[in-house]
Amino acid sequence: MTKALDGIKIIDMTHVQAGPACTQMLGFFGADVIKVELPGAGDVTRGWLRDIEGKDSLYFTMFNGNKRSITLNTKTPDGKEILEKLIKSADILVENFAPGAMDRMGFSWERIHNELNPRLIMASVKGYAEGHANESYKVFENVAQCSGGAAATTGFWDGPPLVSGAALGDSNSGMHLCIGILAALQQRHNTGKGQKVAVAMQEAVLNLARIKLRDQQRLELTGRLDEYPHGELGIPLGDSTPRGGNAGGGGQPGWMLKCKGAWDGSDPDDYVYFTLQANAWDKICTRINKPEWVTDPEYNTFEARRDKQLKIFAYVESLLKNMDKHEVTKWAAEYDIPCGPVMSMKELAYDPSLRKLKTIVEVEHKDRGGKYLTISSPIKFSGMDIDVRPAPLLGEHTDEVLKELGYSDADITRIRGNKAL
Ligand code: CAO
Repeated sequence: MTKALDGIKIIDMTHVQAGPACTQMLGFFGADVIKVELPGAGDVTRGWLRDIEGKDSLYFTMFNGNKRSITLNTKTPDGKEILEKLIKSADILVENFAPGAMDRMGFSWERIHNELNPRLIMASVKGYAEGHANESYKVFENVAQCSGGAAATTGFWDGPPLVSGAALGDSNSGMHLCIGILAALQQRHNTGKGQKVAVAMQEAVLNLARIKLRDQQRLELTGRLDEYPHGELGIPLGDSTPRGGNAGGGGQPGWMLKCKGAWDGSDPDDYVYFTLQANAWDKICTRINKPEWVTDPEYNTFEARRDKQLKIFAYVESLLKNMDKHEVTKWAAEYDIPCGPVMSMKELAYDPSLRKLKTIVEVEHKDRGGKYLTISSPIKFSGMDIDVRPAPLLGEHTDEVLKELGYSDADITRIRGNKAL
């Protein structure tokens, strides 16, 4: 079966997570992704939090599947010549170095576009956008969660800002970049020209915090945020979107409710998220044995429930002492109530459905001595199968790629002697 990006060649000058997540996804879609790494070192994550002494870490292997790896010192004359040849032969270059690093290397967008390959799409992730007051700053994941508004709006009102366990700064920026690259590829069909695609981590986070910017405006316009528990608890809202604990973010109130294991202390993840969807109110009342609330004007509208949501959730929670989260989910689903279990990482790792769907996959690695778990594409296609291939060893494909560029064995030996590989 063919792949969407068959024949598309990508120079992958990415490291850590934001860039690698993007190029791995493009690799899942069939692109030939050639990861360019510093000789002797490679992507710094190869050595981060190793689980096996001396072997590539899970950080590296889980973000660099479906790629080839070459070592190349792009600051040496040979390295520069090889990178030029790669650029002339490629469709896309992706990088997430610190601001200005590509320019300092001698490969500015202007030079690439005007001198080397006008069809090439150059895609970058930076912490802040070009033109932003902080454009020159380096940024890691949690810094972006702070700069993009996620941290200030996550956590409880009486605690500090919190970062998420999901990589809103890194992988999310990589996914935004992936969308931009695919749009630029399509535009190139029409114009024949490449373009620069840029994603700022701050903006990728902000894009996911859109609802919180909505709340900022509602707060300024009305002074109220009815789905937050502040009113019920008598806590002042302040002048900026507050941390809402587990309050529902969209338009439907919701809360995290303890199930059996959390009640008796046997399972810290035995919780469900339970939603008071307005148009499911009648069914909710039936399910929770409060049929009188269907018609009670103290309860039967969103406005009436506004000052007693936490009390309603506490009541529902009291019904869940003898059911685990999966039983509660089924119990709620029988009445079409949006409710779901808090899945632990252990459960997700072994989840039969995710294994069957090939979302969680085991990949054989030639140097780690066995298989590792990774996540395949969460996007499924009717006309393309996604095969996850293991991450490459450092420089595993250097000779192969150089030969494709026309270098002979003798050339490669000479260039290796010059410490460019
Ligand atoms: N050959 C020669 N030099 C190479 C090379 C190669 N193959 N690969 C990297 N280098 C050089 C770079 O050119 C750069 O050199 P200069 O500083 O002299 O220009 C240097 O290695 C290190 O690059 P860096 O500054 O990007 O790396 P860092 O570890 O200091 O910073 C990070 C890491 C992530 C903070 C920074 O790259 C950054 O802010 N990137 C943009 C935002 C981003 O993507 N952050 C998220 C990463 S995932 O959490």
